[in-house]
Amino acid sequence: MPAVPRRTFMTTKKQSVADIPENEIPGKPGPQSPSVAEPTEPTEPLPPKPDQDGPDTVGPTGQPTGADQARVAQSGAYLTTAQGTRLPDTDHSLKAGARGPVLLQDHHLREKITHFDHERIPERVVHARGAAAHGVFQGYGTAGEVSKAAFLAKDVETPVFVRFSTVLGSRGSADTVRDTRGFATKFYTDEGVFDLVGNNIPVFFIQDAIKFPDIIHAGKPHPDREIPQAQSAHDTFWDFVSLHTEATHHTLWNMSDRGIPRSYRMMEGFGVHTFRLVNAADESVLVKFHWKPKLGVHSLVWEEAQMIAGVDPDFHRRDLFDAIESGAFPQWELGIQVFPDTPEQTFEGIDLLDPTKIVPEELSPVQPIGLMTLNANTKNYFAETEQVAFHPGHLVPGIDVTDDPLLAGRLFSYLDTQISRLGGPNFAQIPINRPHAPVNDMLRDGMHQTAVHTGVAPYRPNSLDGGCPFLAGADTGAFIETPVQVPAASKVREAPASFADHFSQPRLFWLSMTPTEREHIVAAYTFELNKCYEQAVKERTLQVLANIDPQLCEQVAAGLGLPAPAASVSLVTADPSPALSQVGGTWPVDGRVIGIIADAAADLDGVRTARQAVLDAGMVPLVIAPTGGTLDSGGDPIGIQRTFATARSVEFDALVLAGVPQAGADAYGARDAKAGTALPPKAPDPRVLLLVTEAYRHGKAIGGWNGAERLLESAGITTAEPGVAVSDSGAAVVDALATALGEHRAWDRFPAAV
Ligand code: HDE
Repeated sequence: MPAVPRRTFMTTKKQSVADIPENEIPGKPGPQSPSVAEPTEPTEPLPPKPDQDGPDTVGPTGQPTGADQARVAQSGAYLTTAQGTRLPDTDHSLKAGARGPVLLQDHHLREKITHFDHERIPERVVHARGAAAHGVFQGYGTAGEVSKAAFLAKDVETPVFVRFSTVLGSRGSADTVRDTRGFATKFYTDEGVFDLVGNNIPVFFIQDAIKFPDIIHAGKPHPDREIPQAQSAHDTFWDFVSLHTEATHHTLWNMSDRGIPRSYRMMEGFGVHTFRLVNAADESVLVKFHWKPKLGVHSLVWEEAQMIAGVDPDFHRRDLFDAIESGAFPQWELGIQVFPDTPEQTFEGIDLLDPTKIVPEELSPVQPIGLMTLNANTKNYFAETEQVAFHPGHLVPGIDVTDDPLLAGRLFSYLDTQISRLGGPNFAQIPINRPHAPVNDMLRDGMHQTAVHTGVAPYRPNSLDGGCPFLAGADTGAFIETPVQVPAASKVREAPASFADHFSQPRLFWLSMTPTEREHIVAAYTFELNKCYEQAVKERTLQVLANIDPQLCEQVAAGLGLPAPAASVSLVTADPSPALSQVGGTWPVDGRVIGIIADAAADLDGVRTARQAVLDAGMVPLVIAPTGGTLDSGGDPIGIQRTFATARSVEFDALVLAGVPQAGADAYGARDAKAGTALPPKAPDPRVLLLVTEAYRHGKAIGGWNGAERLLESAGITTAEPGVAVSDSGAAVVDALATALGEHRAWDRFPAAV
């Protein structure tokens, strides 16, 4: 039997989605092959068929990926039963005559339907919606002084699998909702699996794991009618967080731009808890883990996020997949803040065991220890993204936990949840979860056992299996718990006194924001609280805000039409931490999406040059025209990826006008909605006006040539404004826009009505 050839979506490296007609972009419906007839016989070579083996072990540039080679789920060309018996038909049930009753003896029908009935597994109780990718982690070797973990060494490259997620929504919910994002990384190290199960926000709602069901019950949809989906904008959430004020810091981050990231590729990640690192001399330090994205930390604006939830609910998932597929591999630097491991476990007065607190980077800089590159997409969502099982208790020698009471509960929860979610205790045998280190445990049997264990003595001590498996020691790579002193104490249900400070760090965060970021925070609280019905909930939340800052409280109160209360605690004025702000600095523009708007009357040579300039800058050009197909008056035809009817401004980071498309330029041309008549010739197409107006409102870079200023003026935009570039060639415009995009948005354009 000839081997089934692998099917690849892209044949050239660094090919961008912009090179592919819209109906052939991965995930888009449409013909994938010129032949419309279904092949019926295996021929030499076989027709391309989506393979379902594991992901590539070697990426497009020849680099190794985190994939496990031994994963082949399908072989042979013929359809078979699950037992490997070839089948002649899978379209008709076995019947007594063509019009007769279906026969119970139809084993293929029963196998097919029964398997289908059981295709779904319980979605994760939190973080149900996610997207994931494979990659590699390269240690810099700089952490060797503080940790003996071998994967942090300089000459070691470790495969990784990363799953990003939202927290509250169901598996099918939208990506761009206001929420915390999960950032969970599985390192397949030679010493066992290490999972860093973090978030994009460095603090948490609660200080003790026993409160986790409470915060999640409050955030999930109301139990009576199960709404709203994937939202915190409802009474039960605000009821809980206004009463449980240790949630204030995390809630403030959620209401900031951090709650609506532009892309998974542009998010920071945080381990949240303080961990303990141990070096070869058994000396320990306390650390906080940080992932710093090479593309910078960037967000959507709220109106954009809401629109995308309808226009492209898979926005973040698509963005990650497309970027990796086109060779724009996202990268993060792993860094640590290092603190002495003292009995107090505090740093500059900050309690390191309190997961509602950060240590400002200005007090303890983040020291880079390695680089992660995501370089291969998943091949099967269920097998990999859905079945991956993270657990903060998956540790390797050199990395240990602390007594953070939130972490302690997590160390119980994740193992427990996998057992119900993945159907038993053998989930570590699922390919995506398999350690790359040798496994020799004494765990046996159980649901979904796929290993064929040998030997007779899965117990210790034994003599019948020659004493195997043997115990390792410190010199043979054993994980040995750090012998930390436990203070003599009575059993109590209490928190340390320092955990009672719920407002000083929210205030620090607020004071570290720029005016635009503060305005976004005010708008977010105002939006969410206006969605609540209970007056008491709104009033109580205003009291919480008063304890952060009077200006924040007054502005939100004004939006709610309520009086602003005075603070009930004394406000601490901390030094702002500039590292907390997302505004300022310039960043690479890799993978940014540029919409080039043109019609047949546009400067098409200029479009070709502009398109190439976008590609040369590592960005993605998408041509937007009146209808699908190509623009081809003279020269090479220009592929069209979006039409005026399908494009929405929120899909693009910047817009370029190659002229002024006029109303009525296509068969479905814009019409005067009231009169039903075509708009007068020469009027700019209103759909293009809408694209430009929205992009402008969202602070996006806009530019054009070939008379584009006329359309901008019709949209009320003058060419002198920040982030607006009008020039005499497409390439010059792209150049100016790329510079503007380096700052992410035209910040000077805010405050705006979003
Ligand atoms: Fe989780 N969390 N969590 N969490 N968490 C889960 O495990 C839990 C917490 C985080 O992509 C669950 O496999 C408790 C903090 C991520 O598969 C569950 C507590 C942080 C993911 C669970 C917390 C996280 C989860 C649900 C309070 C950031 C997604 C499915 C003590 C540091 C991982 C699963 C993935 C998933 C429990 C708090 C991050 C139920 C009890 C703090 C990124 O076990």
